[in-house]
Order: sequence, then structure tokens, then C-alpha cells
Amino acid sequence: MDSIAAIARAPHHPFTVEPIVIDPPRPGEVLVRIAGVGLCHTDLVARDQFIPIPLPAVLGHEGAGIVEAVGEGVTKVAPGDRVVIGFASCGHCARCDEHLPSYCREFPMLNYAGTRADGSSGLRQGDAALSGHFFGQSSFAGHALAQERNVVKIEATDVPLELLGPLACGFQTGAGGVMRSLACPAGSTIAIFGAGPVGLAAVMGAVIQECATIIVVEPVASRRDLALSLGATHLIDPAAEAVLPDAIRAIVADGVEFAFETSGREAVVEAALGSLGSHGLLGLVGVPPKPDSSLTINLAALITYGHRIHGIIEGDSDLDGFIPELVELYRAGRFPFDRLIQTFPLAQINEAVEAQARGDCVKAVLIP
Ligand code: CXF
Ligand code: ZN
Repeated sequence: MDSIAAIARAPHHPFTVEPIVIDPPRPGEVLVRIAGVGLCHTDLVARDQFIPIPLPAVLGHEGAGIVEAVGEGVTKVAPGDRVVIGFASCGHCARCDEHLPSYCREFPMLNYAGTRADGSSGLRQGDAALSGHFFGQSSFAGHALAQERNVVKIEATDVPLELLGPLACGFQTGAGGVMRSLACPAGSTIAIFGAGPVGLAAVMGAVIQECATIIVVEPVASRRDLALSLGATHLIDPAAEAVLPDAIRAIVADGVEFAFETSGREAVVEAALGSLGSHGLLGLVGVPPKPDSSLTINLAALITYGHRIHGIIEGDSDLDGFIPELVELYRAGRFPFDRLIQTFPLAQINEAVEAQARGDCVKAVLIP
């Protein structure tokens, strides 16, 4: 069928919105008419080839929409169903078996290769194949081909479908990072580094967990204000602090029980580690600036204080369990993620990229 897509043609170049052709769904696939798709930093990381998906490519991995057609054998959803599209996973490796599909053995191949597992692509322009199937969707488009396994049916009809896509990546990474990966108990202390979409979702997750102290470290004043309105108890402007861990210890003298780092920058990860109290747990979700970004860690201090470091992908979410849980929390007024969103027409994707980079908008959602 004919559709449109925002195509990444070259690293660091703007997307171009062009007509494309999408194959009908194969067995096990689901064709979704996209109602809205979030813009995530990882899309730009892929466009710019830190994730080396062959270009030209259709990116986009926070899609939501309505099922238009299903391939042979699909029983989970039917045409007309409202769905959120998450990351792809194989469903039969050890991590998938224990409901941790974001650590699936085949995660890189299924999410970044630009093709189906058999090497084919369902997207093209004339005779030229386009890389697609990014995170099992490629949803910067009017329509996307997903798999039965990575679509989540949304039963509630009173939620804005076009805004739900970021639940499938940025928001579940922040909320799940705190609620599932760190599993912060009520009354605990947490420092969250960065108040972008992931950090602010982590703030909402910390409120849901009933953390007693929620410290947010963020250089942009409007984002600190947003964090405060979502339930942060203390704010730190890192530009105003000579030594960040000292600023955290001025609030929690022994250091925090949990730290959650969203920037991926080495210096911030070091500060987060230095902010932990004994047996503290640091969760890392930020994509580092370079493939070889590394830390030097003092091993004696690490074992002496029992510090723990947890790398986290997608908030340890199992899509069919956690996304409906987040939707219910939203309906109950406890996860007001829509406050972070600004919508743009898909044709204005490059303006959305710039607005997000300037910090003018926390999470852009593109409407085809
Ligand atoms: C990504 C971060 C890089 C690894 C795969 C998951 N998360 C969100 O975009
Ligand atoms: Zn993402």
C-alpha cells in the first residue's frame, strides 16, 4: 500500500518526508495506521549512525495507532484495535522466558538491523528497498509493520491514543527504571539525574513508589519546575554546584539509597555513583556519547560501600504487563505523562528535533 514516511538519508541531515510503499503484513505481522509517534533520542542516534542501521531508513519506535490488517496466524489483535507498539523480542530465549524481553538474546538484530529476521524489508520506494522494522515498527510513517508480539492492545477508549506511543520507550524506561529495575520501596531516597522525558517519567515513578525524598538534578530551569510540579522534593541546578555529590549529601547526609542516571555522560555517572549511600543502587539508562565511553571505578570503594550498578534497557518492561499498568495509572491521574508532550505534524519532524534539542519541548509526538 502507499503511505508516507520521514526518511533518514544521511547522518546529521534533516529527515525528508516522502511517499513510500509498504508490503501487506506477512504471517505474524500487524499493519498499524499510526495515530502518533514519539521522537526519542535513540532515533537521532540511529540517524547519525551511532547505531549503524543502513541508510536510507525509516526510524521511529514509539508508535501508537489502529490495526489496519493482520497477517496469517495473528490472534492477539484484529483490524480496528487500538495498539501501542513496543520494542521487538524473540519470545523464546532465556530472558524472554523470564519476562525480561528487553535483554532478549536477539534484541540488536530484531531492533536495529533495518530488516526482518530473514533479511527482507517490507518498505520500499519504487524498486529501492528502505531500511525498516526499526524496533519492530519504523513508525515515523503513516503506517507501520509490527509483529504480533510487540503490539499491546489498549482496551481503554477514554485515553488519547495518539499520545500513547512514548509509553513504549521513553516513559516506560523512566517509570519502569524506578518501579521495576530499582524497585524503590516506600520511604526511600532517590536522586534522578536529568529531567528530560525519561527523568521526568522516573520522577512520576518515584512518586508512585512513595519515595520520601526525590532529588532532581537538571540544568534547565523549566524542566526543574516541571519536576517539582510532578512531585520532586528537592531540585539541584548542577551549574550552581562545585561538587555535585556534596549537594546531594547536603540533602541526605549519608548519601541516597537510589540514583537514576539518564544523560549517559561519564562525569554525570561518576557524580551519581558518588551520591550513593552504603549499599546504594545506581540505575543507568542514558545512551553514552561514544561507543567506547567508559568509567574508571575505584574498586576498593565499590566493595567497601557495597555500591551496586544496574544497566537498564526499557525499564525492564514486559510490554503486555507494564504498558496497560501505565495506562491505568494515567487514567487514575497518577501518571500524567501527557503534561510532557507537545504535538507536531509529521511533516514538521525537523522542527520537533530542534525544539527538543533546545529544551523547549520535553517529548515531541509526531502526527502523520
Ligand atoms: C534504547 C537505548 C539504547 C539501547 C536500546 C534501547 N532505549 C530507548 O530508546
Ligand atoms: Zn527510545
